[in-house]
Formats: sequence, structure tokens, C-alpha cells
Amino acid sequence: MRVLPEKDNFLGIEPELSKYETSRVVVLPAAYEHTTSYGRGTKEGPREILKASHFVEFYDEELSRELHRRIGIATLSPLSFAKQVDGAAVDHVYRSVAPLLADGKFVLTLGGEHTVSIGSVAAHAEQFPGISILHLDAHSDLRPSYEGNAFSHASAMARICEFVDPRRVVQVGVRAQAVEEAEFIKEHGVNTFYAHELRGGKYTRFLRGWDEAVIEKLGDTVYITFDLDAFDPSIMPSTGTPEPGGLLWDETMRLLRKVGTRKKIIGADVVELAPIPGFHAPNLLAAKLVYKILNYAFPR
Ligand SMILES: [Mn+2]
Repeated sequence: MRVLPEKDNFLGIEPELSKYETSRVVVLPAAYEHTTSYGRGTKEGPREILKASHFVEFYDEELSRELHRRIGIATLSPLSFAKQVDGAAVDHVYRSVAPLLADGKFVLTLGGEHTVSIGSVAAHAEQFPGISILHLDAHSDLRPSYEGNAFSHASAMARICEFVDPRRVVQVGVRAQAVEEAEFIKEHGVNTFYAHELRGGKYTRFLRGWDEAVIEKLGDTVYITFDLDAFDPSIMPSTGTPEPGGLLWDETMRLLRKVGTRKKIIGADVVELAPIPGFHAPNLLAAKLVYKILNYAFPR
């Protein structure tokens, strides 16, 4: 398995702590871009996340430890899609992730378009039957197809719902969708937490916050698919399809922390960063999010 060296890998980790064989975590860059609808550039996402990660501290002050020293984090050479698009690209991700899971690795895929999540979730769903999907996104991505393409980023969750029971899909932060998507959600029992409902007090009966309502819908093992446009554009402007009214950092960390301590996080992806040249803060946010997810996935 080819891994990136210290100067290019996630966090800039020395060779002894970033070898494939001895690392529990594998970061897989998947810079796939084919169906972007508005702003372009998500192809540059993984590279910029890796670059920014060198400015993320190894030490996590919440968990009082340097995670990479405990479990090792290897970063694989980026997947090359060449001319593989749509179903072939999804299959390429699937075939890349499956053997890593068979080796017992925790895999975190970096996109790229949300399309890459289909392949990663497929591999995880096979290895861990009965998983729940925690899907953070401004969009529900449940269009049967978009602009004639069933493998569009706007259809990622529609494809996933073909092999994961839609009632085990929990979406958080949704605030832009088509009428067919709203109908699909009602008809198939997808658990969608709309952004306006989180803000509007729909979940105030959960005294400890709306995140408790989210936790209640998740099963014991959870895969996290994180489209960065779930965040408010004020803190995450670097996405192809920014939408106002999104999640903020602290409430998102509180949710992920609870998921990590009360459920078992078995895999994740962070997708759709479309870096704005010269604007570093969003790239660093994305890199820090990746490290936080890893920290929460290994709570002890
Ligand atoms: Mn989205």
C-alpha cells in the first residue's frame, strides 16, 4: 500500500507513526470532480485539506492526547480516477476502500464530490451490516438523478438509499431541496433534521439540545458522511453550493462528540471542499474537522 511521506501526509506525521501496516486509521484522498453544478474546484479539496492539516495541532485539548501517537494515521496516495466517471468512479472508490476494511483499518475518505461517498458507504455497509448513516449536508442529495446523471453529487444519498435502509439514514442541516426529495423522505422514512427546525425550537423537548434527537435516531454503529456545505457559509464559504442558515462549529462538535461517546463511529468521509485561492481559514476548518472526527471515533 503506497502511503504519502511526512511532508505530504495528513498532519505531517513522522514515518514511524504513519506506516500502513501499523496504523489503525487510513486517510484516503479521492479528488473526484465530474458533476459539480455551481462553483467548481472540489478536485483540489483533498490536497488543500492535507496541506492545511500541517497547521492543525497533534494535541487535542478536549481528549488530552495526541491521537496519532496512540493509533497511527497513514495517508494513502491519492486515488487516480483518470477517465473513470460516474458508476466506474464509485466502483473505484468501493474497490479501494473494501480491502482496507478487510485489513481492519478505520477509513476516512477525503473528497472530492459527494459521489465518492457512495463507494465508501457501500464498502462499509458490506463490512458492517446494519450501519446507520449520519449525513451532514445543506442538501438531502436524494434526487433520483440530476441533469441526467444518476451519479451526480446531488443524487449521492438516493444511490446510498438503494443499499442502506432509508430509515437508518439521518440527515442534519438540510435547507435546500427539490419537492421530489421532500416526498422521498416522507415516503421512505428518512430521518431529516432541517436547519430551520433545529433553529426554530422543534426539538426543545430534548432538554439537552437538538443533538439528542439526532442521537435517538441513530443505531449503534455509525458512518459519517460530511458535506462541508452543511456548515454556514460564514465559516465555510469554500463549497460549490453554499447555502445560508447552516451549522456552526461548536454545535457540530457537540453532536460529533456525543456520537463518538454514545455510538460506535466505524468510518467517515469529508467531501466537497472547493478551496478559494489564498483563503486559508476554510481549508484549516476542514482539516481540523477531519482530525476531530478521528478523535471522536476513538474516544478512549
Ligand atoms: Mn451539499
